[in-house]
Amino acid sequence: MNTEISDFLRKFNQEHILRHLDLMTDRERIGLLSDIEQIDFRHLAELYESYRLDLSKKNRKKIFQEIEVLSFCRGEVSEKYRKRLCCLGEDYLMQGKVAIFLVAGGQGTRLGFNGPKGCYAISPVKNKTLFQLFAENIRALKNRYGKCPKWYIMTSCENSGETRSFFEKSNFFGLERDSICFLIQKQIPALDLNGRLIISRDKKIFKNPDGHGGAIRALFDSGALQEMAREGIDEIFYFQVDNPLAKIADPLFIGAHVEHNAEMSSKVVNKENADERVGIIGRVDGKLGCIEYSELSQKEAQERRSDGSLRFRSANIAIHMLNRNFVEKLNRDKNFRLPYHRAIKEIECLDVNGHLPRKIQGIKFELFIFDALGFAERSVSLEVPRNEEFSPVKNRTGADSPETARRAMINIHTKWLKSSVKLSSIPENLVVEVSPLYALDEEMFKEKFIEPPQISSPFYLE
Ligand code: UD2
Repeated sequence: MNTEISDFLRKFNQEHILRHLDLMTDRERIGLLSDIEQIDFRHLAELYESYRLDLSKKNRKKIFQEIEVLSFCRGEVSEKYRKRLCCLGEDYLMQGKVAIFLVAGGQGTRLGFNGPKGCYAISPVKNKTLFQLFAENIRALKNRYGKCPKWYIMTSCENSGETRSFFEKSNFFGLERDSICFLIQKQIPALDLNGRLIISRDKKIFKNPDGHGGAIRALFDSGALQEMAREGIDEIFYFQVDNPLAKIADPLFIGAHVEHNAEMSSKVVNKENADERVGIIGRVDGKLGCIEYSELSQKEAQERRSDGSLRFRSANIAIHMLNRNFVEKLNRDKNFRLPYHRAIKEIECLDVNGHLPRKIQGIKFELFIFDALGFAERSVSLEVPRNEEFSPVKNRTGADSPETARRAMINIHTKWLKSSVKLSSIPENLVVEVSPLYALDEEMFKEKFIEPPQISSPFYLE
């Protein structure tokens, strides 16, 4: 083995790699060495050091503060103002100034679904996939505002091929091929609990996608930001693949963000109860960000405001507006770095002696998009009704599962029906689905709906 590489690996406490290299075929060795060349060892050593330090000392308690939100849910803000913000957002959509950005790089492990989560069939009547629902939503925006917003989809190395071929097979769900752009986020090596790199089953360095926060760099590195600038796109609507209720490019949200000249904004919903396991948009040591539920003490989680509501109640639903210039500015700032978060997970690795795969505990590093909030000079947090905008598909059963998401979709569309027909015309336990191509919201539904002679289950409108 080249002594330069040996010395280098030894210096960074990675000499176990030498043993792996010795046992490999030439081809495997070339693959592994090219992997190694791309690793920033100094940075990984720093990440490991911070893990070790945190183990040895008790974490300092952070200071958390609640934030004020803009809310139209409680009737405190005038309808006139809401309409003005909506008009502003609609204006942006008509001028093609907004891009849609979906982060879909994660794996549906908790859901027990083998494949990109967006390919999961979720709609209650037609069993449409998450990707199809989003695509129909975007086509409906085009029909409504005359311009088709460009759709950027971030995938990871793990699911990029499958995601693209799913779109190709589905003929891009009726969207123009060039209105959709795929970009791939970076990966970062995981470490074992002794800070050593892990060799995966395919005899490469084990890496994982760098988290949804990797979006900030991916937007820049892929050329997406430059393309947006050329096309006159100023604002980016960011959302996650797991929420079928996401109101894509909601004009109210766009309007609120633009009106406040904000650099990054968030949608929040009211936390259901003190024990709900959701992140809270708030201040962490003075900086805007997301307070992880595990970091709030029991006392803090239960604290109440004078009106009886929870002090920390603004749950993060991972829907943001990002100003394009802001994302560009972060990328051009040499000192900009989002912090890496750590998770201890089971990882399959090759044993250095027998080369048999086995499972070990390892440290995965990830970046989170909400940490970029701390860099924004101005930000709006818009509170929206949970039952209309948030029902994520995360777990196989129970809370946040396909069952709860389908129920939420049925409830919304039943409510729309109730606004247009007599209650007695709606059968009990109606399974109803309204395609976004038919109506994007209740107002649009009311304008369009003509009552049929009979409504029977399942009931579908497109
Ligand atoms: C996230 C938030 C939580 C809350 C919740 C709302 C974190 C740590 N927590 O929880 O505060 O807002 O969502 O639903 O974010 N993704 C990528 N690349 C990656 C990893 C994830 O694109 O490397 C995507 C993934 O495809 C999904 C989204 O990011 O669309 C969320 O990922 P998650 O399932 O890991 O987040 P979760 O449910 O822990």
